[in-house]
Amino acid sequence: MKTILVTGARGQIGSDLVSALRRRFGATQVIESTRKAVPHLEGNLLPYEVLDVTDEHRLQEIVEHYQVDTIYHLAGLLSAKGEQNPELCWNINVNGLKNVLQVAKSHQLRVFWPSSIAVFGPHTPKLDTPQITVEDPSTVYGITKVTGELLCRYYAYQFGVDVRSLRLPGIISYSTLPGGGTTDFAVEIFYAALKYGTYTCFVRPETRLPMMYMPDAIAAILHLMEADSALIKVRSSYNIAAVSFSAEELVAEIQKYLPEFTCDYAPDFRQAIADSWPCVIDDSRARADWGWKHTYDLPAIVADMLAKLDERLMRVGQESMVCAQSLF
Ligand code: VAH
Repeated sequence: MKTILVTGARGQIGSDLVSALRRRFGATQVIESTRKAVPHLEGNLLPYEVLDVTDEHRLQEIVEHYQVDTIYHLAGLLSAKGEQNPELCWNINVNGLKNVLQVAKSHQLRVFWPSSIAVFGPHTPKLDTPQITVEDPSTVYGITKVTGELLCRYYAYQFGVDVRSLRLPGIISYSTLPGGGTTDFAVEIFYAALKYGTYTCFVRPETRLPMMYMPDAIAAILHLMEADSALIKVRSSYNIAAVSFSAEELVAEIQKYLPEFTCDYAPDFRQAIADSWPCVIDDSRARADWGWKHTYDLPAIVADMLAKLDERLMRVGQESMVCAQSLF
């Protein structure tokens, strides 16, 4: 029976991944971990640990206590937050990964680690970005991802560690707020459209980026992790793609459901980050090696996001009403 540790378990991907893994392998077989204590998690019945991934000894303790055989290592800083704290970004993203690889080496663990299209930079081909090409990231986040990919490949080739990775695009989801990335606009816009009918976007309307709906991202991660090891021929990180669209194309799709919705644009420091990334990724290698294929295109993403987020906001609204009433 699998025993899985998820680091960064309360992040945008971690939250959905924990739910998917618990549905697949059993709730008690998945240990959530977060860097800062989450009080209500400590009281619940499901396995949860506080873990700073820069503490290798603590990581090893948890792996041995639960007899973990797989780590989904999601803990890390994203691009925008990373630019605001480069030292912390390097420490968590690189030293945290190195600790996971070291423990995976000594305990024969299988590892998933998310890289990002942020490994690419201003000199990378913008369209149909190849699996092997120029990687000259302009953010410390991107530098940590290039470094991380090289570490993954080194541990796989030198020590036989079964580490697998995907260069994830911007991820769109409704179960948690995004956590400090450049693609956060593609999530925030849905909350703003439903709650306020208007949004101020921090990138220009024509900014086109590779994106993916969370169900596709979770399916890709699980598919990659369950594929026969012999099929995984890229041990740095696989290009993976679903759909690319511009901010204004996203607005137009939302307006099909919310005709009154308006969006204005106030580019900030994240515009330069977005401009350094590719527009369309060639993921033919992932499709050939282990059968990747996406499901959601832009219309399907917008339809599902608006429906599910509206339902969630209503539920949260009702719960806060009940909570407020109980105070009086
Ligand atoms: C970020 N959401 O914006 C992440 C991701 C490709 C973008 O790496 O930093």
